[in-house]
Amino acid sequence: MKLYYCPQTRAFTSLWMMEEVGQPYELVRVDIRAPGHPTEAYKRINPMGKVAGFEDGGIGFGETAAILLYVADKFPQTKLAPAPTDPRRGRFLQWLMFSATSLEPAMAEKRLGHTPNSLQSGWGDYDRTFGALEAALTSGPWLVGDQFTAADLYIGSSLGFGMMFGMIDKRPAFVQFAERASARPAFKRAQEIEAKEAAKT
Ligand SMILES: N[C@@H](CCC(=O)N[C@@H](CS)C(=O)NCC(=O)O)C(=O)O
Repeated sequence: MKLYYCPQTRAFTSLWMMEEVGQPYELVRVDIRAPGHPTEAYKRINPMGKVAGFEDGGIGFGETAAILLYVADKFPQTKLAPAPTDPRRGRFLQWLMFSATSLEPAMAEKRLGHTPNSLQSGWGDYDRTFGALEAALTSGPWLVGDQFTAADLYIGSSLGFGMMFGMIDKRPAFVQFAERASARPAFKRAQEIEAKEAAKT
């Protein structure tokens, strides 16, 4: 497995996932700030040219949610995803997709200062997205019960990133959830790798 990665980007979420899974992988640096990025070669891994990218068995793809789900399913012993036959699977998938489908556009809404028509836009609007997430986080400890999953990892990572850059309000439920998720040893290992990689730039 190869993880195409650049420090201080959204690729951190996939790096954290690889550290949760604990299986061998190669970290391949992609410098998104270099002239000429994205190269045609990299676009054969991720057609958007964005990080993270992933490759396994010679097949490349991108999108954080896809990487997390692929890896969680490949290593079911990690219990980072309920099995396809598990009734909790649907709710897990809903929250696994939520960062890409709702948190990202809601954060962009805040950054751009534009409030959309909540009925027409896929994520509703900022208040609707973050209201739904806040309500889901009150039952805890994790989004789908007692088991930490890839959905918690992605939501925890997005909350940490969004609050750090002022795109998500620091509501107590968000701060507590991000702290709980980032207390995991795999998060700390990913942070150490990230610090070493950032020092190389
Ligand atoms: N939806 C993508 C977003 C990834 C993304 O936006 N990556 C940024 C870094 S944070 C990137 O690669 N930017 C470089 C570029 O656009 O060429 C995912 O979650 O994987």
